[in-house]
Amino acid sequence: MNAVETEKECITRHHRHEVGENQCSSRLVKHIKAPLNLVWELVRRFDEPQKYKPFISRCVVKEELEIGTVREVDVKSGLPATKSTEKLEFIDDDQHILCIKIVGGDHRLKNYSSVISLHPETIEGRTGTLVTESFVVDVPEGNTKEETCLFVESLIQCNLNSLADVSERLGADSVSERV
Ligand code: A8S
Repeated sequence: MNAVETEKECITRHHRHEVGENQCSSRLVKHIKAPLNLVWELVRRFDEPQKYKPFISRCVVKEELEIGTVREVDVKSGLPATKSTEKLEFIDDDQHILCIKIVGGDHRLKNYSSVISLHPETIEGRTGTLVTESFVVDVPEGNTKEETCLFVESLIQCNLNSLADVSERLGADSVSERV
């Protein structure tokens, strides 16, 4: 399969959201020059999103990690929120998929649901990872669909850029494989 087919297949399999009347949904992709296992080690840590998400200062998980577990996240200053409560909806260590739902907090993202999935790919002859992240969220009163989408997309873009930086830095420290 070529890269475009891989991406398409991945999207139809994992990134279909039901989008209500007053909701918006979108999807972003990022090509990371680091092996999938290394990227997945960062993504799968539901209890430590601050390892790569640049806007999160602290995360507390009081229960054992399993589907349904909730995390309390503190957001760095300068953003239109200070905290968020998020639930682990689904995790698959074989298919490399993680789904979360935002269930509380002092922000404006109501009924936010996201899916992040990883897929191996070859970038410039080396082992790389295709990351796809999609979301659906309510459009807050007083905002348009476009504004809401743009706001969330820019946050996710920052998260994915940072995920790439952290993974590629970690990858550079280990011996990288030739495909
Ligand atoms: C994520 C995705 C998002 C997080 C958003 C969109 C958030 O943490 C920030 C600002 C907000 O206004 C909402 O996967 C919220 O982290 C950075 C606090 C939820």
